[in-house]
Order: sequence, then C-alpha cells, then structure tokens
Amino acid sequence: MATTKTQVGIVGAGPAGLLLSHLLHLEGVGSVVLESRSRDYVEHRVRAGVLEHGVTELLADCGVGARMRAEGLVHHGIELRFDRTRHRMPLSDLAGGRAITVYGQQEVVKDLIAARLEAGGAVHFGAECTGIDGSSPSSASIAYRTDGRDEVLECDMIAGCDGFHGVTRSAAPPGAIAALEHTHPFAWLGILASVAPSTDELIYCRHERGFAMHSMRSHEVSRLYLQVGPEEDIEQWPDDRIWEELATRFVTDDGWSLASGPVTEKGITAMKSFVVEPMQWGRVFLAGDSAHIVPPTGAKGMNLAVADVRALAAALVSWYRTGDESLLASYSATCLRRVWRAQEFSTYMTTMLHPLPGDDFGAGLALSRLRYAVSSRAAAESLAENYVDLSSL
Ligand code: RFL
Ligand code: PHB
Repeated sequence: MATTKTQVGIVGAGPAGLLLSHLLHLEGVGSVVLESRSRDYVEHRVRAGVLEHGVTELLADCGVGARMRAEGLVHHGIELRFDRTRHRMPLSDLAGGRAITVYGQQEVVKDLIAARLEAGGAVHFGAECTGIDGSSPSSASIAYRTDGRDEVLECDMIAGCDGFHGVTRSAAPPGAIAALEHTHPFAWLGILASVAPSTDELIYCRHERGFAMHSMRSHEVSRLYLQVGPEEDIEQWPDDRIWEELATRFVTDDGWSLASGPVTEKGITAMKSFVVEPMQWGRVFLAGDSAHIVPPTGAKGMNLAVADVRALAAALVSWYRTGDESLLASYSATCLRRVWRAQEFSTYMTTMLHPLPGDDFGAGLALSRLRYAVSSRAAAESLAENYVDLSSL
C-alpha cells in the first residue's frame, strides 16, 4: 500500500477544504486535499449563492476574490413579501453599510481549485477516504481509495471537510462527540432557469400555499425555490407546474410579474438543522457541513464553512509556528458560538417564512414577526445584522 506524508490531511474539496488548504499554503503549511468526486463534478454542483460581507473580504484579501469582485452581484437589500405586499429591507442602511454578494458556491470552488493548482497544491480528485485514524497522541492517518488502489496519507492533523454525508464524523470514538438535530417537516424544490431575474434583489415570500424564493446567479440566470412536502417526488413537478406555483405564491396587489424560461436544473433538498459538539477529538477537526447544517433560509451554510476554516487555519499556523496549542484547544468553542447564532437566525427565518398545514397559531406568530420586521427599526436592524455578516462573531 503506497503511503505519502503531509502536514495537514484534508478530507473534501468543497469550499471548506479548499479554502483551508489555500490559507495554510499562504502561511507556509503543507496540506493534501482528498476528494471522492471528479473536478468537473465539484465545479458544477449548484448550491449556495449568498456570501456575507466578511467572507467576501476574506476571499479578496487572500487572493481568490478577483472574479467574485468582477462578476458577483453586490446586493444592498432583500425583499420580504407576504399578504400580497412587497417590503424592502435596506440591509446596508441597517447594518452599517455592509452588503452581501450573490456569487455561486461552485464559482468560489472553481476559483479556489484554480489557485491551489496554480500554486502546485495537492488536490486529489477521485480519492475516496475510507478510514480516519486521528485518536493517537502522536500521529494521524487517512486511508483512501483511488484508481482501484488503497493508499494511506500520514499527517500531523486531519481536517474533516467532507460535508454532511462524509466519513470523518463517523470515525469519532464512542462518546467523543454528540449530535444535536432538528428535522423540518418540509423540503425545498430548487430550479436554475435561463431567464433574466424578475427582481434586482432576493425575494423571500411567505404565502399560505408555502414559501417561495427568488434568487439569481447572474443577469441572465435565475435561481428559484418552492417549499414542498418532505417526501415530494421531483417527477411530480414538470416545469409548467413549478412556474405556475411560483407565480401563485409570488402574486402581489401591485401587478409585479414573474418571467419564466427554460429550466436547466432542478432538485429537492431536505431541511435539516444539525450541530456536532465539540467539533474536534484527538487530532481531528471538523469544519463546515461535516460539523453543522442549517436550513438554507438564512443563507448561512457556506459562510459558516468559511468562518470555521479561517479559525482552523489560524490555529494550525500558530501551532506549527510556536507549538502553542491554545487556539487548537479553543477552535471548537470559538466556532460553536457563531454556529449557534446562525442556527438561531436560520430557525427564525425558516419558521417565519414557511407555513405548516393546520398550524394556525404558528401562522399568527409568523405573520406578526414579519410585520414587526418590516415596521420596527430595531427588529429590522437585528435581521440585517444577522443576515449580512456573522463572520466576525
Ligand atoms: P461540501 O460543499 O458538501 O463539500 C464536502 C466535500 O467532501 C467530499 N466528500 C468526500 N471526499 C473524500 N472522501 C469521502 N469519503 C468524502 N465524502 C464527501 C464531497 O464530495 C464534497 O466535495 O461541504 P463544505 O465545504 O463544508 O461546504 C458547505 C456548503 O456546501 C453548504 O453549507 C452550502 O451549500 C449551504 N447552502 C448555502 N450556504 C450559504 O452560505 N448561502 C446560501 O445561500 C446557501 N444556500 C445551501 C443553499 C445549500 C443548499 N443545498 C443544496 C444543500 C441552498 C441549497 C439548496
Ligand atoms: C441561492 O441563491 O441559492 C440562495 C440564496 C439565499 C438563500 C438560499 C439560497 O437564503
């Protein structure tokens, strides 16, 4: 069995694993990224779209922000829509001038892969990790399979950046970590469509038939979502039905209309809230979706992944430079503080915007929260501060 060595072994080439590898490289720390999928697959996996203010600054500061700055859409507000009425939330006015950037996660991934490969970094695609050994006090190793061969990567530390369905988390010894979770009784049906967005800013819409959302990827590509049942079958949703349902939910009294176009991609995503505590055992550190999942209504998942690896890179660099373990020891607590804030905000947005069949009391509370958010400066500032930037928490 072939064995190679590096300083930090990273499982997963999503935003968390790639950015960690890049940040370590900038500080002279070596790493190898092992990714089970192909480069083409990870570069075209459509997911998140909203980058927090602090995340865009980090990406720009570490040299991978040029295309994001040129092609990303900077948004200074969002719309909350309910009772057939539109309400603009002026995020930047409410949150000290800060803004969000709409830039697809797969574009961030492309930029990071390009930067790693240009710098001679080791990113192995088609390398599926099968075993993690991080419990020994002096060393760690990752077993993986590539091109039909079993290989081993020996390293000082392991970063589990392999997402919710990865293998790292399940390698924890019994009792080392605890999983806390909540499943929401609905899912999101998402589409990508070749049509100019019908809005300049993201629309979060509550309607009695369910939540609807209008986002975008560019001036020519729209991204839209519909709340559907948790067991919904995508086959039951031909494109015409999706556009009809979107138009029904988005309807307003002021004549706003939704433009439709060819659907280029569609899928259903379950809604989950999930946290692992602590995010570390032995020489293994979890980051991003492997450690926590938030429902997408707060637009926090990728932003949390970035914030985790910023903290992890700083802790690892400090340990390599000085032998000081204090930042590694506090890594989990530092991240979990922000993770729980994001969980609370994501739950607030999700319950406020998604009706549950038969829950009239819940509907009363949710509508009151929406009315409060659009009429009270204090409530609006709180929403804006959480939405625009939790990265500095
Ligand atoms: P990823 O992106 O899942 O990457 C994990 C990588 O690990 C690989 N892997 C393995 N590799 C080797 N061996 C194994 N055994 C492996 N097992 C898995 C996988 O192939 C993959 O490449 O996790 P990461 O890096 O932690 O990033 C997290 C984000 O992807 C996620 O939080 C966001 O996409 C969530 N999210 C959103 N986040 C935002 O910040 N803003 C948004 O607007 C937003 N919208 C969304 C979202 C997620 C959505 N879906 C589809 C879940 C909208 C949606 C619909
Ligand atoms: C997206 O553009 O995919 C998106 C934007 C905001 C969200 C969720 C998804 O809250």
